[in-house]
Amino acid sequence: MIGTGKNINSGIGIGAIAMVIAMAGCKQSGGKVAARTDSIPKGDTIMSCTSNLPSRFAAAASTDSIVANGKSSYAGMVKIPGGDFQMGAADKEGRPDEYPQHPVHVDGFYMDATEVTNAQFMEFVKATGYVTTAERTPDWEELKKQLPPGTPKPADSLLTAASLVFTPPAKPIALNDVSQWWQWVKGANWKHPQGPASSIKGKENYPVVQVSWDDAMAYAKWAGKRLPTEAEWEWAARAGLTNQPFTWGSEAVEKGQPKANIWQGHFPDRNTATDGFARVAPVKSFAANAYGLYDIAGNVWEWCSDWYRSDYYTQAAAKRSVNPAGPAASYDPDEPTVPKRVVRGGSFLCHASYCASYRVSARMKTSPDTGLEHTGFRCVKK
Ligand SMILES: [Ca+2]
Repeated sequence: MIGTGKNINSGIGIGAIAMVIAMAGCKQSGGKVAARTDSIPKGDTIMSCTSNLPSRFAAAASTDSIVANGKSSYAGMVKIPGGDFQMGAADKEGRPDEYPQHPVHVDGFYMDATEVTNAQFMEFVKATGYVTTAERTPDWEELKKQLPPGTPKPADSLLTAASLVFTPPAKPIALNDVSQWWQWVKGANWKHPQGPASSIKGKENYPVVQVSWDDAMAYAKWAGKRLPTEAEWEWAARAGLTNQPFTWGSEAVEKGQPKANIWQGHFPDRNTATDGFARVAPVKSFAANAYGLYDIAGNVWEWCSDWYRSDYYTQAAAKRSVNPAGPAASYDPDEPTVPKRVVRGGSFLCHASYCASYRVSARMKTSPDTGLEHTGFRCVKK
């Protein structure tokens, strides 16, 4: 799936493949500047140029050749009971797309207790030979068929296998230019989350990152599982609590024992890492929620199966939804031409004074071909 977005429409150019240029498109098209959600101030002025953390212009991966491994089990999964709840923000801390709250029923299911780890993803790749989105070099001859006629070819340096790496600035900066802390790094992928010099050696129990939605879907198919719906994800994160803002309840995130791997200090230049981690943490580094789910808040964002629509809750509010699977198509007013899938839970970059996306109702969206250093997934099955 490619996304051309406003970057093309506004004449910024196909260089959208490079994040920096993509984000220039964001600023020019909207007049509102925003970063990845992790760094967006709360309130109704929030918009997301998540979109503008990039369309890769990479062809979508096909899962056609992926065959279920035939040994799917419930090992490492926890039982999530079925039930009814109010989906969406119960307080005034949500962003506009978290309202209105609306009644949802979800049948019971099993969910991975942790984010999918490097060891698990390695087993999948060894069994299938799967090549992730970030590892594939975009083929211009194929790509241009999907772009508006006359779209100029981007520089060869941009048509390369790459992914997005968090690169903090050395000093405080204005939070209006995400290119100051996200870098398009050639050779960054799940085996090298921060680029070729980095490695996952010794990090087998860390969550796999730099995986696109397509990659997550391929893994899930092989594992005999699937991605959670957004409703399943939120129901599981709420863990039987009613209208609480966090998976652990109501206590402020900075109080008491560290509750999740998030950002402490001053974003994005100084992470005091008082939770013990400046970047991704091994799974199970923090207490599980009441359903036995680890890192459902923070550490890495988690792909859901749903398309993202900013107004989906308004549509859904008319009646009780039973096992909703999301809208039929994506719509992100910040970048209408780019399809987006839902991601949930926030990451190690989430900061209490900004988007606080470790809240159970917080929603975010990312184009399905995008890999990021702070995005992974977990699976469910019946
Ligand atoms: Ca997580």
